[in-house]
Amino acid sequence: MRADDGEARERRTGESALLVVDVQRDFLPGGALPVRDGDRVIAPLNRCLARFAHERRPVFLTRDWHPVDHCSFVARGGPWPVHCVAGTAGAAFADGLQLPPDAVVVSKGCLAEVDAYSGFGGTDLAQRLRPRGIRRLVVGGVATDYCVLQTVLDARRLEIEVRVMTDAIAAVDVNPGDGQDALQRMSQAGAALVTSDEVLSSPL
Ligand code: VGL
Ligand code: ZN
Repeated sequence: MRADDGEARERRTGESALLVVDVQRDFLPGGALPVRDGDRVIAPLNRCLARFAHERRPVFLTRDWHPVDHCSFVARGGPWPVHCVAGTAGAAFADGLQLPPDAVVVSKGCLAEVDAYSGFGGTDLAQRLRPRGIRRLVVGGVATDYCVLQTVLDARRLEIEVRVMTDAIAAVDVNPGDGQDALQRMSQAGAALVTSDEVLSSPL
């Protein structure tokens, strides 16, 4: 690999990548579908973003990216208020998130008739990980009980090693305990529940 060609250095292939799930304005306090304490994910994720950048590990970001008439919206008989409409301010990544310029953005929920909580649902995320040899994901974001949960379960089905950072996620908790149940389901599926400090103090 060229060490210094005056260009941004290429991200290394193999092993770990960081996967930041749906850290968008609409899911944070003040947004259209706010996750309580959603803001708490920003600081630990920024520390991880810096570490992954420093080690030139790849960073993937999923985003909810809905058409205005998406089937998950109340007006269409779905469970959610209008949120994360593609191209709107609410669909933008959270202001405080310090994103590397070469982060790979994966949009999901883009089709009006299909909802997809998982970052692997109807996207090319799996195909983007494979050629880079990525077999381990460090995961944070929102919401613990929806998109984080389903993304992690799909990653485990793909036999990807997963570390979920419990201080870098936040739950919707439509029913009290949903976030806790999600943690248990992810753990049962073989995901390691860790803190961001544990990730930061261990080899990627
Ligand atoms: C999500 C509800 C609706 C999520 C997305 O990102 O967890 N939750 N759409
Ligand atoms: Zn959505």
